[in-house]
Amino acid sequence: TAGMAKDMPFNPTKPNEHGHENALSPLRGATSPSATREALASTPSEKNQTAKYGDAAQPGVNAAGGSLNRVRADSAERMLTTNQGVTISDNQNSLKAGLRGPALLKDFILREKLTHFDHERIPERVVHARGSGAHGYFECYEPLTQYTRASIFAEKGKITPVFVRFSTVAGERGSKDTARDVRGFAVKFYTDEGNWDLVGNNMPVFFIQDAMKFPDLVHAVKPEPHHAMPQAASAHDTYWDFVSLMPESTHMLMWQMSDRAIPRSFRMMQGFGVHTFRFVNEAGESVFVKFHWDPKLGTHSLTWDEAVKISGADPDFNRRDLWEAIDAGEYPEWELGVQIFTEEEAEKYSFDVLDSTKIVPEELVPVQPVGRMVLNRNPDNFFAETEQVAFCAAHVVPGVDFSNDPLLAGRIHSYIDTQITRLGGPNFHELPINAPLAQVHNNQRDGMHRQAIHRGRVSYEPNSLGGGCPFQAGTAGFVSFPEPVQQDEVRGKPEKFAEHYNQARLFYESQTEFEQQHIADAFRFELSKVTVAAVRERVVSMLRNASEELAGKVAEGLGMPMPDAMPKALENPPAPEVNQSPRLSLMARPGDGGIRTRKVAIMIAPGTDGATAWAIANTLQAQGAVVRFVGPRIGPLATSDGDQIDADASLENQPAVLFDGVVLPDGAEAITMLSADGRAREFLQDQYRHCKTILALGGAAQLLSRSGIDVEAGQDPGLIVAAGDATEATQQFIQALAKHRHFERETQPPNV
Ligand code: HDE
Repeated sequence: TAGMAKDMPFNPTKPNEHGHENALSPLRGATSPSATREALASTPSEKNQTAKYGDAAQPGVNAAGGSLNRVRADSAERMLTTNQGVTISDNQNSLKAGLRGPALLKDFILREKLTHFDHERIPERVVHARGSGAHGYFECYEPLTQYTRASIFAEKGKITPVFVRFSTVAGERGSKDTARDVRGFAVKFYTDEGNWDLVGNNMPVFFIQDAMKFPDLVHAVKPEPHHAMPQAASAHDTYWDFVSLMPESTHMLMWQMSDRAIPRSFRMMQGFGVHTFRFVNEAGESVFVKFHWDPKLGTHSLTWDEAVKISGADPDFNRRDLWEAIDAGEYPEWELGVQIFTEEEAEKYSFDVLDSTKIVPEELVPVQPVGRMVLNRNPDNFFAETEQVAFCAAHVVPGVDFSNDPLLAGRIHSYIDTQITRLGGPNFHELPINAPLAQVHNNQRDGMHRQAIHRGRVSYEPNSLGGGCPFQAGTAGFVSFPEPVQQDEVRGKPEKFAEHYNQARLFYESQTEFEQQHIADAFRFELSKVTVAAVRERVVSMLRNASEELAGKVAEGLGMPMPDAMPKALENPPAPEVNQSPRLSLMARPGDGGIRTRKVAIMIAPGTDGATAWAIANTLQAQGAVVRFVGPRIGPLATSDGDQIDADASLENQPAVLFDGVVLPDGAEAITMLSADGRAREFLQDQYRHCKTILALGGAAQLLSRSGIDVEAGQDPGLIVAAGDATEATQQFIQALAKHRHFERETQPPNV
């Protein structure tokens, strides 16, 4: 397929296929003469994608730019038809016996339309129902052939197309993006040796050690079965009841209660393969490997109060952010890193590498960068791509194999199984978004919705009638790593799995002070929603084993006495190798120091100093920030110099929580008006409380004071109040904005 050029029609005899030259000219009776194919088909991301890498992709066509073209449908200048291709003359009226008469059963056009509509929905994913996807590519830095024969790591500069889906876990398909939750980070590599799915999360550990407990975990966190509440939230009795009876979840709870559970953007979070996997090289030698994705923009999060308010202001916050960035050509990028270690090394660790509630600290095994991933094309159709994509932990390629992690074992079974219900049969691998670029040849046949038309009479192997084809690949194919097995069959766990607290402590101790405070706040909030006191107590008793300080803060926040520490499963737990790991803090990855794609509000009203407002907008935009003029209403507003500015957002339709920073230009009349507007004051209070960057020019300082913000306080690098020159103040603003947040400002409770 390497030669299947972008613009070559898949089937020249079907002129309505994407890319066919006839598609440019209307057949007859075109209903939309002004719409050109160019205008409709080319989003900015599509154009950029072609220029950036579409031509370089080799071998195999990029799934984003090439192979999916054969199914991309485009109706520009086309007549409306039924599913049988029969043109429809009237799409407004059903067929009736007389104008006021009954509708007729023979109206096959109405019946086809309604019948299809009646079946438009498919079941949502049982977990990770809400997600957003994008196309892109992976580029290998250097050959990794010493460790793995996986073809994507074979050569420097090798490009492999990917499709990625980010998700929340607990909420239903239509739930909010900013729930406190784990985020899925699932990558499908369309390698030239078949599809490899690295189905990971934005946290490197998991709640449970054995697949046997997964349905219980999910039942506990999902809305409670009697009244189906709460939606997309873990702050309820059944969740905390379950996890407090499962001390192995303590480490994951630290991650889940940290700011990582409320990412500012999918583009600003890490991803992890979680389990220990194997790399296997050409000689059949194997090492253990853990996978890490590191975002180029650094790791940044929301504050909880902000996340709650965003869920009302824009429930699609993370989805929109991803879409808009790609559409603007600001392609998100991650570096793939691997931790490689041998089985012998792993045996010496104080923890078991087959236990998914444990990390391998970077101090023990450093993360080596091996490539980068860029997402540079939005899907054309959410359902066809993001909804129908089917990830599967069992999809590995030659060179990548499993470890004996018992959680992974369950996943290897579970994913294909769930797709059979969700996508209606065993042929979901033929859906365009799931189809590998590598050719598929086997003797599996039939089933619901079969697309391939298998030729010949042979569908078995061995055969002689088909010349023995398709034939076994031998050692050129996937060979399972021959892991020796010599034990009795048992239901049980190795002893190291019983140590539950060392790494929970490590995580907490490795956070900055304000991150630790946020963890305590999150436990307090979640447990304050738990109605059964015994459950709250059990959680705190568990936390005592990880951190007395944290347990104390949480108990105090809940107004309860400190309970006894929970009895430990191991009397003498192994001593950890590492007690501090600064890389576990979000602050370890500040990003590239720029302000690209950060959203800034310039608050305006009639009488704003328009020249300064424009100058600042231009400076910020030149550095890649996204600027909005936010006014009391949208539309043109007169400025102090007799000109006007179009407000493109209003205090009502884009409140503070949707911005990373705010600029308040001078202008006496405007400031008087905004000072009297409760929405403007609330806007500033939220910006301040959420530790964002604020620039106030001239008289605008009064607006801050009227909002209860102490402008005299000094010592706050995120609060820039400038009397004179706006140019220098703008530069200060840019530097402060690049820092993302100014948590130094936080007080308990918030003072604004
Ligand atoms: Fe999943 N998980 N999972 N999971 N998971 C699903 O597959 C499952 C686990 C993860 O964007 C389901 O297609 C079991 C760990 C992601 O489409 C289902 C166990 C990690 C996604 C399933 C786990 C994940 C899923 C639901 C424990 C991080 C979304 C629908 C044994 C490494 C992928 C579906 C997407 C989705 C089962 C645990 C990540 C039911 C049985 C650990 C990112 O098959």
